[in-house]
Amino acid sequence: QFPMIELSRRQDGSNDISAFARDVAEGLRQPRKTLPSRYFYDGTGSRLFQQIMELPEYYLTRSELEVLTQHKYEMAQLFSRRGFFHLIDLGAGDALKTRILLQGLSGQQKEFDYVPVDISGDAMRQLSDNMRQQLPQLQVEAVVGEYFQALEWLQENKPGRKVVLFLGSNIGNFKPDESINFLRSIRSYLSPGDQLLMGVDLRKDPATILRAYNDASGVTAAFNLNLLHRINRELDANFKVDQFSHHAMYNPQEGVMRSFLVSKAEQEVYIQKAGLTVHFDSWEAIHTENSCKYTIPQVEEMGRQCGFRPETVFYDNRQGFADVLFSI
Ligand code: AVJ
Repeated sequence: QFPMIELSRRQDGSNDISAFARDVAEGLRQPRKTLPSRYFYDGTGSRLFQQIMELPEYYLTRSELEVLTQHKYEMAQLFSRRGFFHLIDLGAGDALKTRILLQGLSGQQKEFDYVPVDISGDAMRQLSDNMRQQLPQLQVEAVVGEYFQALEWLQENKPGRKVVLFLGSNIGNFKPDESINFLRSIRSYLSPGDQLLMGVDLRKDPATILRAYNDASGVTAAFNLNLLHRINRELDANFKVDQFSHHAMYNPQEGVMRSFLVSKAEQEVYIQKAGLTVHFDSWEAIHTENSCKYTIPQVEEMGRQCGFRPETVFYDNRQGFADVLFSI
């Protein structure tokens, strides 16, 4: 059995329901209602995201798989220039992408251990099981928690060189100031010699981007709406989920894809554990997600501002997605 560290469980076993309630209440009290996208990933949400990654419209995962497949040996070389390291996978999920890198690294007999980090305990349990079967010789220690919690834990418990993976364009979920804070915070837990490999979705035909977040089969809509089901279940709320619809729009000047849940009617929702009754006008929307699309100079500048030196940019064949390697 691989060890698994669960950071998000509170000592009193409350499992952060109160944090969820607080964040939901804060977001829904705003004049422009919002909900944090990190709460998408309960059991159902994680399964729906797996389905999204297989959609013909959702090019991101396939593009990044291409990047990693084509450059895994070069990456493995660059990671291991200075010997042993901890490979820290922030938002590992099912680690579909990381597996390719792991192949590249094991193929060259590199010395490292693997530390997947994710807020989904379900995902980390599954990943640990799968890894034990598929790569039994690999050292794995999964961490369940939020990124910052995990980084703090790592600093205390995993001394030594670190290579941090932040794949899948997960950085795109942050607002610009949040991504800077996030990268600075990552940087503060790292030291000279450490590296960061960050996946970014690049600017491209707006129609292609829009389709990826508004797929024909409605999986992305279900993924977005699942957030309301989760609030109903975990916070004892009474959202009529069929009274909301998924809306996605892309702003090509900002490079930001935004997702919303739109109230189809005037209605009131009671969220017991948040101590809150929310009123919706008809067609009032909740902003649920940002997915930023970047230019390479923008990504390099963002890294520099946070104390990272851009080292190599790895592209897919269409140059629609990149994994950017930074060092310190
Ligand atoms: C996992 C954050 C990269 O923004 O593309 C997919 C999540 N949302 N479809 C993204 C998502 C809607 C995804 N990330």
